[in-house]
Amino acid sequence: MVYFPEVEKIQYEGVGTKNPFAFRHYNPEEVVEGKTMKEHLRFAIAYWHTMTQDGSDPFGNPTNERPWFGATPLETAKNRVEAFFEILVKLDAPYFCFHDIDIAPEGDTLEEFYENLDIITDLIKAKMDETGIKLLWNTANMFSNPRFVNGAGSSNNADVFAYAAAQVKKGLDISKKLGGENYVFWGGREGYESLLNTDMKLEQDNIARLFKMAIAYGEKIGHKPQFLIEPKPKEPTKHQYDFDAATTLAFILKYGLEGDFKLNLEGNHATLAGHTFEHELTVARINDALGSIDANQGDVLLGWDTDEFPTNVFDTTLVMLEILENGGIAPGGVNFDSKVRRSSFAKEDLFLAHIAGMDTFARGLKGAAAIRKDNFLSDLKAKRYASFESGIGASIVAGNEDLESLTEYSLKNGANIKNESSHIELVKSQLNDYLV
Ligand SMILES: [Mn+2]
Repeated sequence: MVYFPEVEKIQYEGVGTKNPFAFRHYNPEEVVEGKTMKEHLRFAIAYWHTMTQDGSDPFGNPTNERPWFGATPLETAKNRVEAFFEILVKLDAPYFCFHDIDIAPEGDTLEEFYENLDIITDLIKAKMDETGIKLLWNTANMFSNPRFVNGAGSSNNADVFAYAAAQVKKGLDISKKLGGENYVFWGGREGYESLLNTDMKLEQDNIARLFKMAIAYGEKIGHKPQFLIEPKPKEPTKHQYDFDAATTLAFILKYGLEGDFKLNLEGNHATLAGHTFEHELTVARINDALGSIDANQGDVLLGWDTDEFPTNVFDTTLVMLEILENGGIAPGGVNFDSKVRRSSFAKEDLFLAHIAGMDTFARGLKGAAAIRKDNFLSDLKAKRYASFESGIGASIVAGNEDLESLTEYSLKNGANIKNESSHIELVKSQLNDYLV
């Protein structure tokens, strides 16, 4: 069945087009810095927001037109595979991502869930073989079912920990079956409501135990995706352990996971943590931990996770600058963990929203490449830190100085130290010239 007969395969038509079902900036085959846009951006579409999100909110019922509901949950799940691959093909998206419960009904038992996952992943595999579309990452949803009320890896209940392990094992079996390039852990319930009843050390030790079991099982079955942890400071849990990139890096280093784990960073999670998206990418990049990104944006006037499609060119330019500085994002990608607004309920909005996001990231890529071509920010930074290139600065960096030698230097150099103006307003204005 064709779910979107009125939508043709989306083509690049350039900025002059009036066709809303066309790319105006994302030209998959256009070469930027020696690679095609398709290779740079590695776009992925998220199963959850695209196929299962219904437009309901805490105050209102579903609004979304989604014509794939069948007589049973399993029939709906099968229909969703058809519709999803129609969207992927028509958007020319090379990758997709999912949680286990997005694709198949949980049923009443773990055995039934496994059977449903086998049925649906057979269908997905056939579609992947037919289209060449690949799995960027999958993950286990260990936060929606009531059993995860007190967490999964961090639960106080050992039976819940065991059940989470069984979901992760199946997730890795599916990853192997579908050739998943990454495997994600997002701990929405891994945190605490109150410290009064929480053993933080045991909870964090246990999360690390679960991650080490995942590494060991991947080695056992001969499938080694890049493992990723996705930081988020809060929501649904009041305080989540993977608060931001720096906190999660400390966890990775404490438990010796740095060889196997990197970070999957999301725009809206960054802003909830009080950071910009590019801050989180910079922290990851300078620590060799930039794995993948969840491309979305929040609303500056709202304090929760709205997961909006990215439309802010300033943000995507700075994000793509970090990705280019990192030498690319592979084996990660740019996953649209983004949902249409409740008022944007037409089924065709799934295309229009992804086109908006893809064009916004393509603009960001072009702008970032232009900044690098002119050495705009690299020259500016080189000049700003020039004092560490020669003289006493070079000697500090080389490790040749200590507190006594620097005291001697400062006594001679004097207290009247000259600083340079940043001219930061000029820099910001010049940056605007690079926005595409
Ligand atoms: Mn989010």
